[in-house]
Amino acid sequence: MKLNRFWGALASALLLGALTTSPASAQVKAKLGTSLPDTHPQTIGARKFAELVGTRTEGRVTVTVYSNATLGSDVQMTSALQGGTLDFTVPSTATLANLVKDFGVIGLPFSFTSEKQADAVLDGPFGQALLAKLPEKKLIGLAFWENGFRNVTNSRRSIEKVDDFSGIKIRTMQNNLYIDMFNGLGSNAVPMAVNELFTALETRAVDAQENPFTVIHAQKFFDVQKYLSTTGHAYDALVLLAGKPFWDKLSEADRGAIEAAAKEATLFQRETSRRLNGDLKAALAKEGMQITEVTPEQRGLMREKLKPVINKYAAQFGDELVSSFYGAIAKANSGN
Ligand code: EAX
Repeated sequence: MKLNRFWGALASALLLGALTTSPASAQVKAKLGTSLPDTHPQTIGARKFAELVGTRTEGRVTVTVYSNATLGSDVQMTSALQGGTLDFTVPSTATLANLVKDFGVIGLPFSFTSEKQADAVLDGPFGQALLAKLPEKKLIGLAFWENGFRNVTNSRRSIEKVDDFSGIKIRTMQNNLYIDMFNGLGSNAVPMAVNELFTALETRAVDAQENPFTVIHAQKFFDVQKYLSTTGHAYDALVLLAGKPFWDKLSEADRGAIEAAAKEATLFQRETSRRLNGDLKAALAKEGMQITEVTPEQRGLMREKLKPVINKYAAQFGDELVSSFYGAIAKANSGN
């Protein structure tokens, strides 16, 4: 009898122990959605982040990645984060600008000249002030990742100079500045989600699109687009987002671990994006694309033609934001 009571007490002590320690080791299962295939640095970075969250939270938070828009487009996934039905996603600053318009400033054409410069602007006070605008929209901005410099492809003709844009029907991201940019160059812009784009190009609903080499390659646009021009008309950053409804449920320790994982994954993601953007131009030529190198002089003329669009959006963004944006670029150039 005595012995039974001893075992009983031990069992209750163990049970109590298990109950009191369980909140700290509670399992959080999170979902991360991306719009691009597994071979694109957006998803490669997402998988690295998921792995790092697992290690840094010692298994308390498990992130499962759903790639290739299986959970919807960037716009749909971002709104799912706000509603708490999805936990992480990585949209372009251009689509995020529909919620916080200041993010659109990154897309002002021909602003950035190198990736290193973009890092300095985005990781410095300018980029961090942008991320600080997200919580009021029920989003947490963890880091800027890279999509890269965007280039135009089409199925009609080689685009070398500004007049060649005339009459080309081009898909753009769902962003007003990009729409006006391509209308301003003389083409007809049709906004749509990236996951609808291959079919639109294949059926010739549109003639053209613009994206970094990594997207052109991952989405196999070379199967439906003959001409590629190195316009480099805008630099595109991605933003690693967490939903605030999800974030608010996490412990301090888990938030800190996730922030550290985001920081580490960012270095890896940018490095991967740069390596692939460097390698994939040759791969696209090998797939049969005809590549036209756009000269600095022609880029200058494109920028000239876009002055009214740049001025219109500078007015919309406001002097303060635009001068701090160009100021941050100038500072990055001087290396300070
Ligand atoms: O979100 O929509 C696009 O063209 C973007 O480059 C891409 O999907 C990243």
